[in-house]
Parts: sequence; C-alpha cells; structure tokens
Amino acid sequence: MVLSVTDRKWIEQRACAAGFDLAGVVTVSGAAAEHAASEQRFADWIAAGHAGEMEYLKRADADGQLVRGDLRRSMPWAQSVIVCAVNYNADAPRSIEPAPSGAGWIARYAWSGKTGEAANGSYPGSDYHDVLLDQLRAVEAELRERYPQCETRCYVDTGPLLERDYAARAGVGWIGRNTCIIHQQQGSWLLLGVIVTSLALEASAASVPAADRCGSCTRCIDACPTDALAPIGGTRQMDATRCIAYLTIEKKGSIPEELRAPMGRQVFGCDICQDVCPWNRRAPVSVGGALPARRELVNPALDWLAALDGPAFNRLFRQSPLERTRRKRLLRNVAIAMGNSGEQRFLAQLDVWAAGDDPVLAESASWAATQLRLSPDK
Ligand code: B12
Ligand code: SF4
Ligand code: SF4
Repeated sequence: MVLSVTDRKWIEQRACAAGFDLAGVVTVSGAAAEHAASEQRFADWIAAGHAGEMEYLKRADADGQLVRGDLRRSMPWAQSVIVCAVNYNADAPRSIEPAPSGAGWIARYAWSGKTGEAANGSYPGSDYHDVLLDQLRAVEAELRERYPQCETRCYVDTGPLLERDYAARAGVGWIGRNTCIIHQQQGSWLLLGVIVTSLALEASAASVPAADRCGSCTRCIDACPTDALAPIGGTRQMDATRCIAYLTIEKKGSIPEELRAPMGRQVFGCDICQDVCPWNRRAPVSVGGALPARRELVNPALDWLAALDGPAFNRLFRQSPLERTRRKRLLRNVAIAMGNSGEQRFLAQLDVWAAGDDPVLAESASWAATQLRLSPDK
C-alpha cells in the first residue's frame, strides 16, 4: 500500500484530532546518503563515549551494528514513520529567572499531573510516556481501520530509533544547536512520539524538512553551565556525560566533582539551553492539554524536597517522570543543590545526611556542607 499526499494529510489531521500539536510523515529510507549520514553521526557519538552509562543506546545486533542506527534492524518491514509532537509549555517562570532563595529546579517536562485533586490532597503525576502513547494508539487504531493489512508500532522514547532525526526529516522542526527539535511557532517545549508503519509513502508525499533557523545564534552553547553542547562541524550534538539532565536523571552513584558546582540548583533535568532560546520567547502555552503543570513543582523549595519521606515521595511522584530517579537519587541531587545555594540553614540537614549510611548521599552531602562552610554567609 503506497500513501499519497492526501493520505499523509489525513494522518496528520487524525494526529491533531488525537491531541497532538504537530505531526509529519517521513519514509524510513529517505535518500541513501542522508540515511548513511544519520547512522554515522550516531555511531560516532557512541564511539566518542558521549552516551555514558546509557547502555540501551549502545545495544548492537548479532553483526555488531548499533540497533538504533537503523530502525529496519529491528523492524525490517518498516517503510515510514509518523512523528507526532505535543507542546508541554506552561505559564510559569523559566529556570534562568530569579527564584525564591533555597529553591531547586525540576525540568518543565516533569511538572505534569493528572487534572483534579485526589482525595488525600495530593495531585497524582502523569508520565508523558503514558499520555502520548494513549494518543498514538488512538491514531494507530484509525490507521489500522483504514489500512487493515498494515503493521504498526508506537513508541515514546523507548523505540529503537532516533526520534529527533525523524522529526527533523518529517518537518516537525529543525535540530537546534541545543540539539532539540524547534518549531517556528511552537518553540522547543515539545515531546515526541512515533508510529512506525509498513505503509510506504509516495516520494512526492513525504513531509518537507523544516528550515534551520538558528542563524548565527549561539545562546544555548554559551549558557550551558557544563559545556555539554559540543557541535562538530555541521553536526549538532552534546556530550551527554556532561549534561545536567543526564547527571541528575540517568547517572547512578556519585556525580563527578567538577560538574557539581555548575549544576547549580537543578535537581531533576535541566531547561537552561531551552530557556535561553529566542524561539521559546513567544512559544504558546499549552492550555487544556493532557500534561497540565503542577504548580508545587515549579521552583520547589529544597528543604521541602529533602523532607519527603518514602510514602510522600511516592504519593507526589507516582507515575510521573520523577519516578525514574527514585527518592535516593533525587536526595543526592538536592544535597548538591543545597551546597550550591549559599544557604547556611541547609547545613543541619546536610550534616545529618553526611553521617547517614547511604554512601552516595553521605559523600554528596559532605561535599555540599564543605561548599557552604567555604562560602560567605548569606
Ligand atoms: C538519551 C536521551 C537523552 C540524553 C542524551 C540527549 C542527547 N542530546 O543525545 C539526556 C539524558 C542528556 C537527555 C536530555 C534531555 N532530553 Co532526552 N532523550 C534521549 C533519547 C531517549 C535518545 C536520544 C539519542 O538517541 N541521543 C543520541 C544522539 C546522537 O541522538 P540525537 O540527539 O537524536 O542526535 C541526532 C541529531 O542530533 C541528528 N543531527 C545532528 N545534526 C543534524 C542535522 C540534520 C540535518 C539532521 C536531519 C539530523 C541531525 O544526528 C544525531 C544522530 O542521528 C530521546 C528519545 C529518542 N528515542 O530519540 C529523548 C529526547 C531526545 N529527549 C527529550 C527531552 C525533552 C529531553 C530534555 C529536554 C529533558 C530535560 N529537560 O531535562 C533534555 C534536553 C537536553 C538537550 N539539550 O538535548 C525529547 C526531545 C524533544 C525535543 N523537542 O527535541 C526526546 C525526543 C524524548 C521525547 N520522546 O520527546 N535526553
Ligand atoms: S540541558 Fe542543561 S546541561 Fe544539558 S546541554 Fe542544555 S544547558 Fe547544558
Ligand atoms: S539558542 Fe540560538 S543556537 Fe541555540 S537552539 Fe535556540 S536559536 Fe539555535
């Protein structure tokens, strides 16, 4: 079955009806040279060690080829990819604006919660993976009804493919110097989901890639506190092992000492290179979307996070992206942010953690307490 422009437009329209803000369709193969370049960029990135401890990115097949380098390695039937995006911007401050003293920062994408207050007064979180997957499955169901013979798979994050690469080729946005997909009207506060399908696209029906609008701007590179953005020639890429999002969410054990002070007040993820991006200045706020922000997670007080015991952590972050770090890693990050805060009042908590029996938390807290003792009184 070969899809025409009319079919592609129908798919994009159904994606928007299912709650997505943007959608595009792209052939898996594309031009051979384009495909080889993408695979090479990814292989070089892995070979340079930029993936750190994210072993799932390095998975290779029996021939030693990177599984994520070409999605046809896991799905030989794949012909095209439907890329969908949801805007998760909220009417709330940016991480680079002045904040109450002693506040931490949780990345914007992790603020989401279910609407309506739970009986016990807490707002249950909602993970964007689940929300987007439900929306993708609604589109998938319509697709299968219209083309009963087609194969399909839906993925949010976890699929064996480079979502941003397909998003760029599907015209959803361009890859900025901060490595994020940016759309001229929507900005970069976008989460992506894909439907891989066996339906082929007529060559003339493929979406047109979005034009690169970074121009001569380098704000994101200049603002990154850990120098994680390291473009090589025309390839925009990052060394994830230096990125605060990696350090706070993915990195197990201790965080390298030289990167702790630059982490500032970020306790889960990092938004700095998107907060400084001029294309986000007028980015629309998602109103009535499926990922409403929970206000208590914007500029959260570090001592409030520190005081969350196991049940309170679970109540607040169940089914939310923060579940990934669990309480233990979040406390490690909170300790480092306390050390960077200049707030002497955090010393008491840090000294308790430093004497505790979790070696990673104890070492991080001890480092943080030393930072505070060395820093001038606030
Ligand atoms: C691993 C991962 C991370 C890692 C590494 C990030 C990275 N830049 O590689 C860490 C933990 C650091 C991370 C951080 C974040 N992530 Co993340 N992450 C992923 C994940 C699971 C895989 C990415 C990957 O394979 N990286 C390897 C590199 C080499 O691949 P890549 O970044 O896609 O790079 C390709 C392009 O740069 C392309 N390229 C470069 N130049 C050019 C030029 C052209 C013309 C073309 C076509 C392509 C191209 O080539 C590269 C290889 O093909 C994806 C989901 C997925 N399955 O794709 C989400 C994903 C990229 N993350 C996402 C988000 C939201 C975030 C954070 C904003 C979360 C936060 N606030 O803390 C930060 C953003 C940091 C940043 N500036 O990128 C979104 C991005 C949405 C968007 N608007 O771009 C994704 C797509 C998840 C989703 N489903 O929405 N993430
Ligand atoms: S998310 Fe933060 S640490 Fe990572 S590249 Fe952007 S500014 Fe740098
Ligand atoms: S800050 Fe500037 S260089 Fe970076 S992604 Fe935005 S427009 Fe591009």
